Amino acid sequence: MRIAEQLIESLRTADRVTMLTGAGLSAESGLATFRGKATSIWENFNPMDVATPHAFEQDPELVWGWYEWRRMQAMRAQPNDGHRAITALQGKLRQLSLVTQNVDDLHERAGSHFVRHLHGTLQHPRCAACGQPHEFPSSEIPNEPAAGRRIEPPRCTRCGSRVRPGVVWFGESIPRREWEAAEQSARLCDVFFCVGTSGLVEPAASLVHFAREEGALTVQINTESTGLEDRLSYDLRGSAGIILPELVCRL
Ligand code: BJW
Ligand code: ZN
Repeated sequence: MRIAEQLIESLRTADRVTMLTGAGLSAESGLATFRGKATSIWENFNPMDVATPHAFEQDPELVWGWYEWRRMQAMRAQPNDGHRAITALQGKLRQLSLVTQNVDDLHERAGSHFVRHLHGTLQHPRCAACGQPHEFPSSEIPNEPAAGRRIEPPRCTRCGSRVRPGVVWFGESIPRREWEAAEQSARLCDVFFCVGTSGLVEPAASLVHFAREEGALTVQINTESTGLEDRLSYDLRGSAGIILPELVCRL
């Protein structure tokens, strides 16, 4: 993949760069994407059965078991060259604001800081009634994942209600502080990157348009077309685990 020298020059002189990441970035760590492949999550599970508040009300054991399966997979996964390159970019660029839709913690484990998690995280569940955070044991060893296992959710130590996964389901709002910070970093940046995201899920998908409206350069890193191409300054077609390290080398 040939990265234009003009883009490298824009990155060298940029005061603020913002990067939105999605499931494609963690795909090279072995975590499934949501759409587009036979192995993708929504090809194998109906989101209405597992990823809505209604699903949790109807069948909390199914939903908790499913997220425990996902959490174990994420704990067993390791950050890849793409995650590590983003950490290196945070050191090289004047300012890189990192916004992710991913619910894993691979950015943090690769050493990135101030990661905005728009869709929450698997590691931080909370009480479904009072919002009290629930802590998983820090000594926990990830089990061999078992997809269909039903597990009774833990109970809140404050009010006794069920604990729910700390992710953002369909129909739920993005945490206000995360969204405000993400929107501001999109509107104020000089260069906006979309990395490994299909750009289908709102409101995250709007961030690139906010950036473009305010005059930022827009760059996509994706193995496939997303339909966004005619509104991009640069379309870098290929895997994030190869293109991001190349960017780091060129800077
Ligand atoms: C690679 C690669 C490699 C692979 N290198 N690339 C406006 C219009 C239409 C709909 C709506 C709207 N506003 C709200 C909605 C409804 C809904 C929505 O957007 N639906 C659309 C699907 C139509 N949005 C919501 O409900 C949101 N809430 C909201 O808006 O609240 C306001 C509200 C309140 C009340 C009523 C109504 C509205 C919340 C959305 C929450 C999404 N949650 C999920 C699940 C999280 C928990 C979990 O993990 O289980 O988040 S859905 C799922 O999609 C997950 C992801 O974060 C998200 C985005 O997916 P992502 O990351 O883009 O992955 P993929 O798989 O789609 O794409 C991967 C890409 O990588 C592909 O392009 C590959 O080519 C590429 N790739 N390998 C580079 N190696
Ligand atoms: Zn509670």
